[in-house]
Amino acid sequence: MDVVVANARHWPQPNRIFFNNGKGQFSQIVKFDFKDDSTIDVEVTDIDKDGDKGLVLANKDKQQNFIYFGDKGMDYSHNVVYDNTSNNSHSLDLDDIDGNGSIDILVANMGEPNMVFLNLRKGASWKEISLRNESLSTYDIVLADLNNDERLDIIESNSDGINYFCLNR
Ligand SMILES: [Ca+2]
Ligand SMILES: [Ca+2]
Ligand SMILES: [Ca+2]
Ligand SMILES: [Ca+2]
Repeated sequence: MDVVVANARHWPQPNRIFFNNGKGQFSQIVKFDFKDDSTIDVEVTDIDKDGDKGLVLANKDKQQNFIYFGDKGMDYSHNVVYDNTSNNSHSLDLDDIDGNGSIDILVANMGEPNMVFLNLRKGASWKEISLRNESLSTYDIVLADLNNDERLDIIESNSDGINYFCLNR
């Protein structure tokens, strides 16, 4: 188990990956951002299905949200913007939301609608969909099939309103 740390508390700091040497010690440290990302959440997946795991970020401070693809040498310089909005993102989750075999992204925003980003061309282009026309402060968001109909549903935790779940029909 390795550890990915997102740093966005008071001032921009590099995001880091700590590699586990098997004895519970995390010795090797790799930085993976290049733009002062104010990262508040990160998830790991092979978004372009080339065998190498990449990192998907949620950034606050009205920043764009990035994917760092990664390669065999743990080089994260290849990246794309999947979310070009100036939303203050706070959390994300990953899964195949539309059931077409590609990994999609669900983003929780503070004070703006939460968004789904459908993965169109192996992570190179994205279709954005607003979840609802309602702007709550969502701190965490999770994809899960709540009612066991084999479609992913969405669970939101909101600080300023009701907590929601949305069934995918
Ligand atoms: Ca990959
Ligand atoms: Ca998350
Ligand atoms: Ca998909
Ligand atoms: Ca379901």
